Amino acid sequence: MRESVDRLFFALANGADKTAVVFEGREWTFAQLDRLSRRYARGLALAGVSAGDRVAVYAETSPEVVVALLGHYRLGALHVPINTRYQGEELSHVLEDSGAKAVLVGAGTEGERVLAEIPQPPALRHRILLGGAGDLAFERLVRTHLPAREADAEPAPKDADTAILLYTSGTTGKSKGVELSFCSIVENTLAVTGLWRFESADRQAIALPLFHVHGLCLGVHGALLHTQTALLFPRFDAERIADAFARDGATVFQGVPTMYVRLLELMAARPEAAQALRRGRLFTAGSAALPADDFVAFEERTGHRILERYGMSETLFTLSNLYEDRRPGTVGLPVPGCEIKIVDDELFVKSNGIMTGYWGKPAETAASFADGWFATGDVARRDADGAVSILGRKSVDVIKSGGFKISAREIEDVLRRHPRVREVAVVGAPDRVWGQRIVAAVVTEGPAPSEEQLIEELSAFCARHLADYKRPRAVRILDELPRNALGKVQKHRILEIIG
Ligand code: MLC
Ligand code: AMP
Repeated sequence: MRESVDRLFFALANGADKTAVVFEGREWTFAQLDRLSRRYARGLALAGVSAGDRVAVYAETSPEVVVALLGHYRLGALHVPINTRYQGEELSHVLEDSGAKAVLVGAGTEGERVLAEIPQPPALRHRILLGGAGDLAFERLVRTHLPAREADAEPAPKDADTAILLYTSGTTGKSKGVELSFCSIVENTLAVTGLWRFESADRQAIALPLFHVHGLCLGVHGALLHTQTALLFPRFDAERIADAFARDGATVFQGVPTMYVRLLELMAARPEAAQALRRGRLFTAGSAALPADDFVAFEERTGHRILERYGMSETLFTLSNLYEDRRPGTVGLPVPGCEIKIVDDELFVKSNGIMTGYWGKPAETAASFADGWFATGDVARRDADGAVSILGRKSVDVIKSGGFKISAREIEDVLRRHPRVREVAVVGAPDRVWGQRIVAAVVTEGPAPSEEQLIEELSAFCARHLADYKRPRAVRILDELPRNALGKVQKHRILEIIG
C-alpha cells in the first residue's frame, strides 16, 4: 500500500456489502459510504471547495457526518468537527480561527439557529444543510453526477496532509485547533485497536460524540479500519447501550467514566442490563480517570474488566492497559509507536499520533514541546513494572468534566462580564459522577444576593454565552479571593474553602 491513509480507503472497498453503520434502524454498507462520500466530495468540489480548504461540521452524530468525514478526506479538505453544545461565541471563534469555507449543519436544528445568529465569519461561503433544501443541501450533493471514471476526479491525500483540525481547550481562554495528519490518525488508531484485538466480526456501539478524538479516532476510524459494523447513537443513553448488547449483537463499547457511572446506575435498577452487557467482548474507558470503585463494581456486575487507556487530542492515544492485564487505577504501558518519560512528575510523550501543530500558532506549538517530547500537563507516576497512573493536571485552570476539557479562564472571562461579578475564580471540584464539577468563587459587586439567586442568574447568563457543560454548578460568595504575596489567586485554597 502506498500510504497508510490508503488503508482507510482500502477498508471501505474491502467492506463492500457488509453493514458499516446502523443508525436509528437504518443501515449503510461500506460500499454505500464509499459511493456517497465520493459524490459528496465531487459536489463540494463543484461548489468551489478544494484541497486544503477547511470544512466545519456542526451537526449531531449521524451516518451523514461519517460520509462527510470521508468526503472531506477524498477531497483533501480539512475536517473541522465542532462541539454541538457550543453557543454563538464559541462557534464564531472556531469558524473564524479555522477560516472554514463551508459548514455542515442540520436543517431545523438548534445548531442552525445558533449559526444563523452569529456574525458572518469572513471566510465562510457555504452552509451545507443536512436534511434541508437548496443547492448545497447534503442530500443534493450526494446525488451529484460523477464522471465516468470516479477515481480520476479525486486528489489523493498524502499521509503528511492534515486530515482533521480539532479544537480543544487549554489553559488560555479560547480553544486552539489541533492539526492531525492522516498518518497520525491511521497509525495510532491501528496501534491501539491492534492491542485491543479489534476484529472485523466486532460490532462497536459508538455513543461518544464525533467531535472529539475519543469517538472520532478510536470509535469511527477504529471501526472503519477493521471493517467492523458501527452501531451509531445520536447521544449516550445507558438503556440503549444495554439494548445494543442484548438485541443488536454489540461486542465493543468505548466510553468516558461518566458513561460507566450511568451504566452502573442502570444495572442497579435493572439487573437484566448486566446480563446484556455480559455478552460483550470489550469495554474500554478514557478521557478522564476511571475511579477504581467503578472498575470493581463493573466487573462484579458484568464480569468485564474495563480496559483503561490514556490520550490527548494533541498526541492521540499513548498509554493503554494490555488486553491480558487490565488494572484499576492505571493507564498501563506505552502503546506501540509511543514513548513516555516523566520529568518532575509531569508526563512527556512521543507518539505516532502526534499533532502537526496548533493551527496558525507556531509559537504555541514550539512551546508545547521540549526536545521533541510533548509536554502533556498531566501529573503521572510509574510503578515498578512500568504501569503509569495519571494523578491529575499540573494546571488547576484545566478542568475535565464528563470527559470534556474545559478552560477555567474561559468561564471566568464570561462571568466577569456579569454586572454582579467584581472578581471570580473558577475551579473544578471533585465529583463522583462527572470527575470534576465547576464551581465559581465570586466576590460580588454591590450588595450580595443569596448564593441560590446568584447561581441562577449566572447560569442563565452562561447559557447565552457558553456550552451547557461549562456552566458553574455551584457558586460560593467570598469577601475576597485568597491570593499569594504576588497577588495571584490561590485556587487550591478556594478548593479547601468550598470543601
Ligand atoms: C452534560 N452535562 C454535563 C456534561 N454533559 N455537565 C458537566 N459535564 C459534562 N460533560 C449536563 C448538561 O449541561 C445538562 O445540565 C445535563 O448534564 C444533561 O445533559 P445531557 O446532554 O442530557 O447529558 P448527557 O447526554 O447525559 O451527557 C453526559 C455525557 C456527555 C457523559 C454523555 O458529557 C458526553 O458525551 N461526554 C463525552 C465527552 C467526550 O467525548 N470526551 C472525549 C474528549 S477526547 P442541565 O443543568 O442543563 O440539566 C479526550 C482524549 C481521550 O479526552 O483520551 O479520550
Ligand atoms: P483532551 O484535550 O480533551 O483530548 O483531553 C486530554 C486529557 O484528558 C489528558 O491530558 C488527561 O488529562 C485526560 N485523560 C485522558 N485519558 C485519561 C485517563 N485514562 N485518565 C486520566 N486522565 C485522562
